[in-house]
Amino acid sequence: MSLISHLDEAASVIRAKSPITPVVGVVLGSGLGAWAESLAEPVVLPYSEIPFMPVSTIVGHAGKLWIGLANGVPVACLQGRVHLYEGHAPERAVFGARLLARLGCRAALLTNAAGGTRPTFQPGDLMLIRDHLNLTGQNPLVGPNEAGLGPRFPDMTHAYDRRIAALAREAASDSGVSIHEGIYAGLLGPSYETPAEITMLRTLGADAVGMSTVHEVIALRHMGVRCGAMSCITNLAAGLSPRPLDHKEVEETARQSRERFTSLLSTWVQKVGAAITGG
Ligand code: 6GU
Repeated sequence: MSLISHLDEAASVIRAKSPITPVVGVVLGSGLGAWAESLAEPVVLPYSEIPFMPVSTIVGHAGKLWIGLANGVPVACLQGRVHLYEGHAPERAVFGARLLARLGCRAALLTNAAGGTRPTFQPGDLMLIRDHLNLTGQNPLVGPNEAGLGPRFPDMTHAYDRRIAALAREAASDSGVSIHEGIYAGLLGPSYETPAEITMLRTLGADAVGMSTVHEVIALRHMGVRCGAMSCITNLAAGLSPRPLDHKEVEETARQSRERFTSLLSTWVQKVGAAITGG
C-alpha cells in the first residue's frame, strides 16, 4: 500500500466526521495546544483513531486532530506532534503534516518552542522563521518518490512563503505583539546542545534551535503547500544564559507568551485564510 492510499484512508475517516474542508493547517508546538480549543464547530479526533497516524511515545502527549472554524476560516489543526527523537522515521513523523495537505489545506502555519541562539533574545520572545537549517541529518523525502504527491527534487528557495510572512508581520502589528525574525536550526535531539555546538550554530547563522518543524516544512513544500512558521523562544541556548535555567521561570515565561502567541496566531490564521480563499 502506498503513502497516497494511507493518506486517503486517513482523510476519509476525518471527512466522515466533519463536513468542514480545511484551507489552512495549523501545527501547535509545545505549550501552544490550547489554541485549538478556541475553534468553532470543532470535531476532535485522537491520533489513535486516525489510520496510519503515528502516536507520540511520550506519556500524556497523545495528540489530537481538530477540524473547525477559526474566525470563520476552515482549519485543520494538529495538537501535538511526534518527534524524530522518539524513534519515528522521518517519513512517518510528517504523516500528520501531509494529512493537512491531503485534507485540502493550501497553507500551513507551524509553531514550536525553541532555544534562542541570538544573544539579544529573551525568554518569551516570538520569532517569525524566515528560513531553516535542516541539521538533523535526515530528510522525510528519502526513498522512492511519490510522484502523485510532488517532485523528486523539490525547490526550497521559498520554503517559508513571503506573503504568509508579510501577513505575520501585519498580524503582529494588529494584535500589538512584537516579533523578531530569524533562522531556525532543526536538530535531532533529544539532548540539548553543548555551548560549543551553540557557538557553531550561531556561526552558521542560526537564531533559534529546536527539534521539530524542518521536516514538516520539507514534506509540505513537496506537496506544494505554502508555509509560515513561528517560534516561541522559551529559553536561551547553552552558554548564552547568565545562569542555569530555572524551570519555574521558563514555565512562567512560556505561560505569559502563550497568550500573546495565541492571539497573534488567531489573527494570522484569519489573514492567511482570507488571502487563500479571496485570491
Ligand atoms: Cl536550547 N535546544 C533545542 N534543540 N531545542 C530546544 C531548546 C534548545 N530550547 C527549547 N527547545
